[in-house]
Amino acid sequence: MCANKREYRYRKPRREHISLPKDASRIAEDIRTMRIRGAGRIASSAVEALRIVARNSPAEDAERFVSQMSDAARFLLQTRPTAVSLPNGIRYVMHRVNQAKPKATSAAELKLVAIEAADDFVELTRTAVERIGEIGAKRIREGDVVLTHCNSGAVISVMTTAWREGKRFEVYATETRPRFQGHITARALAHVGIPVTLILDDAVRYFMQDVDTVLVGADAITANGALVNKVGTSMVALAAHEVDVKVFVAAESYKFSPETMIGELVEIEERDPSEIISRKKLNQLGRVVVRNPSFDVTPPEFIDLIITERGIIPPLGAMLILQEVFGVLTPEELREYQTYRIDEN
Ligand code: RUB
Repeated sequence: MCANKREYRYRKPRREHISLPKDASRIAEDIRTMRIRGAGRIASSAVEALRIVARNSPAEDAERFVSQMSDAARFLLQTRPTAVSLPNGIRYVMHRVNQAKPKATSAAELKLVAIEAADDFVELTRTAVERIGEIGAKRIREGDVVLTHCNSGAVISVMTTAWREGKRFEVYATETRPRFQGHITARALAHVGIPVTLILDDAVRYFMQDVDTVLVGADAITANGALVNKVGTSMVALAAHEVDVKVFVAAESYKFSPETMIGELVEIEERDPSEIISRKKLNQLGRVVVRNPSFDVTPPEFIDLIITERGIIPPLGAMLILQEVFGVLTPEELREYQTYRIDEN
């Protein structure tokens, strides 16, 4: 949720240039260019990059090691701004490194802490998606028609788990312009045998009367239970609300934004207009501005349930998850958290 209009305007993301091991910098580039995408994969891949940095660090003392890791963390955070799982994943590793630092006698000791924390986070992402599949599958009924938007690993996990349990249902998948992530969803579902119909984003309201449940993923959940997800999600939820269709969100606990507990907003990424229209065609149109926000905000009133690996909550229970996972942030923790955020001004 971003109140500042200026932030909605497309600007080329500022990039700090630091030298990273080749594999880590390839991951960063793949996230930036969306070869790696989806909030869950973005987070686990960024943490994987941090693990590569730790493994390859030539630092001989603890101070130097932490400074190299912090530089890499800041660099990775610049890759995509909206997925809160990214700073949460980075923080998961850096918090443990910073906690171990005062007692560490060598860089090697801290290296082990960083690698272990990264291993734990990557494993957490795997088990969380699996558990969401098991919990969410219970909410899919025999004969249901489920509509989804974009491509979410957590949503695919729910659907494939329900299908493997023997439930028979069908799915409408929106194509999801401009990047067509709906094709990835359709392919994944068809692959396991789930009947899937690909529809235009604009046809959501037309089909909504046939739908029993909407199920979408999340890039971020705010403290008041609002959902930040692929642009168009809020229109899907609005169309569902109109005809009383339930809206479920599948979101791992590391998609919840601790910063929103203290009033910060989730930045909405605005991507290059060329994803929507080529420069040549745009020039032919004359003086036209093109806007390409990648995400939007669905208010909690339009959401029935959030399925997390810790259980199912109503949107207003978001604060419970935040407090369980992050506690109440002390000023020191908050400073540490914000150390890895890029100053946009
Ligand atoms: C992807 C998107 C997905 C969420 C959840 O956007 O909005 O719904 O990230 O996905 P993009 P997951 O394609 O721009 O990254 O459940 O896999 O984390």
